[in-house]
Parts: sequence; C-alpha cells; structure tokens
Amino acid sequence: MSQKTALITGITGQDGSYLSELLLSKGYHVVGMLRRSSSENFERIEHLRGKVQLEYGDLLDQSSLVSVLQKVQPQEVYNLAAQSFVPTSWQQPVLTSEFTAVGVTRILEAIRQVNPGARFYQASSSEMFGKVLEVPQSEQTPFYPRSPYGVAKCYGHYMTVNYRESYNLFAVSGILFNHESPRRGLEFVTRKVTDGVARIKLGLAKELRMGNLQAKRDWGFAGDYVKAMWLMLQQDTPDDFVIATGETHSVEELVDIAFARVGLDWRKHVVTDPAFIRPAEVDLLIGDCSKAKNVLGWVPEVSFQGLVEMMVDADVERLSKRSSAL
Ligand code: NDP
Ligand code: GDR
Repeated sequence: MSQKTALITGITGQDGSYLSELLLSKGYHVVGMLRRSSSENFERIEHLRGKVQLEYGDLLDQSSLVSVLQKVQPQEVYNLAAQSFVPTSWQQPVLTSEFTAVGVTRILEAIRQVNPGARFYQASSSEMFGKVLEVPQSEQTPFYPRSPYGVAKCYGHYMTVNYRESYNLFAVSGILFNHESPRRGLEFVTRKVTDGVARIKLGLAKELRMGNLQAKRDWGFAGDYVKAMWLMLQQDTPDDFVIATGETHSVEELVDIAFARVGLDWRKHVVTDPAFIRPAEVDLLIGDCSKAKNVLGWVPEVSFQGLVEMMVDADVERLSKRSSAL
C-alpha cells in the first residue's frame, strides 16, 4: 500500500507532538501546519525535525488552508489547532471563537472544496458538557458549556456533524476529556502544579498560588489519547466518541499526589488566590468511554497517580538540569 499522508493543524501543541510520533511510527508522511511567528515555537517537536514536513497556514486565513490542502493532498486531517486555554476565552472571546469555532468551518470548507475524500478529525472537548446534565458523560449527554471556549467547541462539534451529514464527508469528532503529559502547557493545572512542586523542591520557589481546589476532572495521558484519534479515522463509518478514563479526581488530590512525590506536604506551600477563580466553573467531569472501548478497542493505559508522578519527575529533572547549568 502506498504511504499515507496526514496533515496535523496545531502540530506545535501537546497533542500535535504525540500524534506526530504515533503516525510516524505507523509509516505515515506527516505534515504539520503552523502559523507564522517572529520566533520559533518548536520545543515539543524539536526531536521530530527532519522527520515531519512543516507548512505555514492559519485557521484565521481561509486561502492558506486551501493552499496547504492543495499542496499536501492528505488522506487524513487532524484539526488540533485552537485557542485551548479556558480562562483566556473570557479575556478574548471573539478571537477564541474565530480560532476554535469558525476555524473549524474554514478547514471543513477547504476540505469540501479541495479534498473531499480526506478523513477529518475534530478535537472536541469535555468542556462542552460544562455544567453537567448527566453523570458520567457519554456521547448522548446534552451539552451545557460554561465558557466562551466551551461554546466555541460546541460550534465546531456541530459543524463537523453537519458537514458529515450534509456532504457525506468522513468527519468525526473526538470528545476528549482532559489529557496531560510532561509536554502540557505550563498554565494548565496539572503542569502548573508539577512545575510548581519541582521549583519548591529545588528551592526555586516557596509557594504555589492556585484557584479552585475542589474542581474535579477526568484526567488521562495524552500519549494514550492520540491513539484514539487515529483509531477513529480507521473505522468503516464516521462517528463521534467520548475518550476518557472513567475516573474523576479533585485538584486537591492532584496537588496532594504531586507534593507527596517529592516528600512535601502541600498544605505548607499551596495558597488559594482569587485571581485563579473562574467567572463560571465546571465542577465535575467524568467520562463514560464504553463506546470507544467496544467499537475502537481503545483503553487508557496510564493511571492518574502514574500520570502525576511522571509529570513531577520530568519537571524535577528538567529544572535540576537547568539549575546545574547555571
Ligand atoms: P495546545 O494549546 O497545546 O496546542 C494548540 C495548538 O493550536 C498549537 O500548536 C497552536 O500553535 C495552534 N494554534 C492556535 N491558534 C492557531 C491558529 N490560528 N492557526 C493555526 N494554529 C493555531 O493544545 P492541546 O495540544 O492540548 O490540544 C489539542 C486540541 O485538542 C485543541 O483543539 C484543544 O482545544 C483540544 N482539546 C484538548 C484537550 C486536552 O486536555 N489537552 C481535551 C479536549 C480537547 P502555536 O504553537 O503557534 O500557539
Ligand atoms: P480545563 O483545564 O479548564 O479543564 O481545560 P485546566 O487545567 O486549566 O483546569 C482544570 C481545573 O483546575 C482548576 N484550577 C486551576 N486551573 C488552572 N489552569 N490554574 C490554577 O491555578 C487552577 N486552580 C484550580 C480550574 O478551575 C479547572 O476547574 C482543559 C484544556 O486543555 C481544554 O482545552 C480542554 O478542552 C479541556 O481541558 C478538556
């Protein structure tokens, strides 16, 4: 069989880097789309340089998407690019909608015009469930988003369903619950905690300022979740799937495990700061991924404790190297 080409938007992000590794290991030609920046932001894909092809394009610019698709002619398109940080979506609601919502229509339109045979994956989110109407949340649970980000993801989700039903595109939406890794952005809660723990352990900081410690999330490992993305595009028929671990934990539990990993008591270091409390909170998320287990044969492999410890260890190692280099 001839080599397949996959186009990944958001290749410089956490998921883009893990998905690139997975697709390369399966023999794909991987093309990453990135937006132009005055300085390079290749930290997560540095080790893949020379192995992936990079093309400039922006979800805000329709013609750039058309050009990239014409040039690359991918069999699979993974739309991972988005403004993905929930608090920023209150500060920049219009821009978040442009990237995270209308950007999906732009890429779907480009595929419909240029490359309607390509299979399309949309990165939907458990934030669409927001103020949850059912516990646990499955593909059947109605949405109740609680942030401009969540609203934008609902739009992208329904556009994906709509293009599948209107134009018969092979377009699927993965409703992924929170997934983390040592490559997670530093502002997201898991990485903020593991980076903070490492700094305190190494004497680089004394305290960690946090928001709502009672919020609960269903956290998994990003390396496991990109496998589900790929599996969704290998099916005979396009469909939407919830991807989750089926376990929920509070931010307080996360903090407790992370500090314990380096032998510290979190109560001596964590300070609650109202600056990190959100205008509207998503209190509880827990996913029911039985459909993914049954149809895709997908199962998460890394436990919550294993994930937090992996991230703490990676941050301690990274910051130790940096301090010893000074
Ligand atoms: P990241 O924030 O790590 O990565 C986002 C990527 O989008 C970056 O590569 C960023 O590029 C790119 N991007 C942002 N705006 C544009 C634009 N206008 N044009 C082109 N590229 C752009 O996110 P994750 O990897 O964590 O998540 C991937 C996707 O999955 C996102 O859509 C996110 O909303 C969604 N998601 C994530 C979950 C998670 O728990 N991680 C859960 C559910 C959904 P740059 O480097 O230039 O900023
Ligand atoms: P989330 O992730 O909003 O769920 O979106 P985040 O890690 O930012 O927050 C999770 C929960 O932790 C609480 N929290 C804090 N959060 C941050 N960032 N910083 C803090 O100091 C802090 N203290 C407590 C939050 O209030 C929240 O309840 C992520 C993103 O990756 C989205 O793009 C993705 O769609 C969803 O996960 C699924």
